[in-house]
This record gives sequence, C-alpha cells and structure tokens, in this order.
Amino acid sequence: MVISLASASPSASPAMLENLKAQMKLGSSHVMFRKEKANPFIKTQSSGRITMALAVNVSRFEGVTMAPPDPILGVSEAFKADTNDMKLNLGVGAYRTEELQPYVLNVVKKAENRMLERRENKEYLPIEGLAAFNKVTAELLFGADNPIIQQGRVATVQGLSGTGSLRLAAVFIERYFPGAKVLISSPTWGNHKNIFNDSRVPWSEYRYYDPKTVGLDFDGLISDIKAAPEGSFVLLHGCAHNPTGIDPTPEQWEKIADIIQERNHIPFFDVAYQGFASGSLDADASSVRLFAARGLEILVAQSYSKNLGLYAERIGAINVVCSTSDAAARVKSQLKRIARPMYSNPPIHGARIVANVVGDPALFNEWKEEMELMAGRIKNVRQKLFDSLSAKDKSGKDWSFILKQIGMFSFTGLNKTQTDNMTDKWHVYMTKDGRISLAGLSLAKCEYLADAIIDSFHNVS
Ligand code: PGU
Repeated sequence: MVISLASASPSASPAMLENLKAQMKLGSSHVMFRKEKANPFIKTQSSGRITMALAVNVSRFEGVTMAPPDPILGVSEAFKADTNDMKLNLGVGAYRTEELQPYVLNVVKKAENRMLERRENKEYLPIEGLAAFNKVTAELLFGADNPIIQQGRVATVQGLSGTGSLRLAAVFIERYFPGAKVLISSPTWGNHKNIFNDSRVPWSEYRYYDPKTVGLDFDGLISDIKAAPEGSFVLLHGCAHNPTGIDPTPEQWEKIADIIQERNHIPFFDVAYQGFASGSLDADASSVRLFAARGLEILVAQSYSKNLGLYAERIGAINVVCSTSDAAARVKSQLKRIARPMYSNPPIHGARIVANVVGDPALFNEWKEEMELMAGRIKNVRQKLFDSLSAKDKSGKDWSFILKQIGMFSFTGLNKTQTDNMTDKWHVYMTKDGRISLAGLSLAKCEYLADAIIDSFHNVS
C-alpha cells in the first residue's frame, strides 16, 4: 500500500507531516510525503491545508482529470446524442449536401478507382511524404510557374492535414526560434492556441474582429502587428478567416505585408480553405502569392480536408519558402527530423488522391467544377438565411453582415447564453463563439434557423 500526501501549502512543516504519519499509524516505509507544485492536470482531494492524493486500491490514473469536451468536435458528439427531429449540426466546418449528407467528391472516387486498378503497394512513404503530392501541393499553392518553385526555394513536407502541418511548423519554431512569439488573430480557429501551447511556443493575439462594425478591425490589426517584438511570426488565415468569415481586401493585404516587412516579422499562413472562399483556387491563394512575390520567407500550412473533402484522410502539407535553395534543403531536413519521432512517415492514401486529382488535367478541371458547386451551395444558403432573417425580423436589425462574410462560416454575433438557447431550445448545434457552419445548412432549414436566431437574439440577453 502506498499513500502519497502532497502538500499544497508551502507552510506545511515536516513536523506536521510527521504528526500526520503517526496519526495514520502506518509504517513510514509505506508512506511517502512530498511537497508538490499545483498541477492543473492532477486531481487532488483537499482537506484543510494538506492535500492528499490517495493511491490505495484505486487506479493509478485516479489523478487524471476529465478533459472538457472539444469546443468544435465536441459539438458533433452532443449533436449525435440529441434525438429531436429538428436538430441541426452547424458546429464543425464540414460540407454537407442539400440533404445534409456527407459528400465524397466524384473526382475523389475517380482517383480512388484508378489507384485500385493500378494495385499500388502499401510500402512506407519517405519521411517527407509522397514526392508527387509534395510537388503538386506547392504548385497549387504558389502557382506552377512561380520562380520560388523553379529555384528550389520551397521546403515542402507532407503533414497530417492542416493541424499536423501547423504542428510541425510550431515545433520547428520552438526549436529554431526559441522565445519567438506567434501572433494570432482574435478570434481564431480554436485549435491554434492548443497547437502553440503544446509546442511551447509563446503566442499573443492581434485585434481582428470589430463587433461594432461586425467587420475587420484593420487599424487594431496593424497597430498590434507593429507593436509586436521584431521577428515575430504572424499567423494569417490565407482566405475565409475562421471563425469570422471576414478577409482583408487586396489593398489591406498589401499594407499588412508592408508592416510585416518593416518589422522583420515572418508571415505564417494557415490555408485550410483554398477554393472554398471564392470558388477559385487561384483567387484564394492570392494573399500567399502576394507575400511570396515580395521575396519574403514564409511558412504556409495547407489542408485538403475541405476543398477535396478528405477530412478523415489527414492530408496536408507544410511549406517553408526560403531565400535560398540551400536554406530550403536544410529546413526540409529539420522538418523531417521533427516528423520522424512523432509519426515516422505520413499516410499514403490521401496523398495519392491529391496527386492524381491535381496532377491530371482532366480531373483537375472536374475538381474545380465540383468545388464551384460546393462553394455555390454555401453562397445560396447564405443568401437564403439573410433573406429569411430580413423578412422575419421586424426589429429593423441589419443582417447584411452575413452576406459580407465568406467561406464556410457565418459569425452571427450571438453570445454564449444565446448559443445555449439555440441548442437547448431549438436543437441547433453550433460553437459557443457564435459561429455557424453554413456548409451544414440546407435551403429547406433556413427559415427554421432564422426563427431560432431571431428568438435567441431578441429574447435572450
Ligand atoms: N486551420 C483552420 C483555420 C481550420 O479551420 C481547420 C479546420 C484546420 C486548420 C485544420 O483542419 P484539418 O482537418 O486538420 O486539415 N477547422 C474545422 C474542422 C474541425 C476542427 O476544429 O478540426 C472547423 O470546424 O473549424
């Protein structure tokens, strides 16, 4: 039997602990006493000033606390458990058909058929991933004729989708730029903070969203990026900002690039929605290309979860644009070194799908058409939701911000209590920051959603 007494109070003297031992009539060889720092992950039972962590006939994992549900993926779990017919899952950013069913793109099915016919093997990939994938993914992002590609200045490594690619970059920053800060927009995709926290990269926020205008706080953004320590990493959403759906204009992007250059910062793009914002792959990459054209060194994480619907295949990449091909080769070698003890080498299936679709002119064109269809369906529900809200809401509130936002999401401005009402009363599942995924909405459900939003907005404070 082992009893461990952890003292939460720095004032617990050795005499007090001895006294406790004696009172418990246990041989000292069986009792361990120690002083510990408070650990947020350890559950302790507190009695007065002395905290006891008992390990008697109980699991060795007794001290492991229950983690809270994930703010985005946890919404899907709660949705599944709801038995109401009217329930609607607008939490996760995943595309659904008008029938609210998951969608596998036709080009993906065609690529998979080809792969099956070729009976390709399942050997390990190199650490950096599938060469054919790495080639097309950088070309898709920067443009095939971009000189940075021809000059071998881009280090591209296949990653476990957007998240895994961001994580490789975060570890790289921690290792090679110790103490450097990453600036992230306020608000941002919820997992960004987790990624940098777990990689021990310090971060702070720059202003992005202005609730008064329901638009971009451009002045706040500029002054916060200006004020950051020189040489900081500035995390930017390449297009379709998550969760706000508000992107800078081309002129604003130029100004952002000016400040980043002036302050010697390093731009770090997260591109999770290329093609999904405007329906055009090139237009959605214009922010990244603008920075690359200035000759800047940049980091870009890519994801094929949304634009090719490859959510579960975990396919994406990290690209590091360097000033010289020599630096790119060294950076790539270090990214591989980070990947190797994490997951050794990446999965092949999604990489082959992307290589087949992007690398084949016929499939590539078909993909563009399918993406336009998906982006178009989202635009249609966006319009219908706006129309329904405007027709039903007699308060005179201006809902036009919904039309100004782009991409999969709409940032409704509903607060936490109001989103609770959306879920508890209306069975509409969404994230607590007021974001709804329009990709999970159908034309048929717009009126119902409008009723839910109007009720929550006006009747719940
Ligand atoms: N970056 C941004 C800005 C994202 O919105 C997402 C996904 C990712 C990266 C990572 O996606 P991968 O699937 O790893 O490529 N955000 C979605 C999906 C759910 C989630 O949180 O992972 C969302 O609903 O916000």
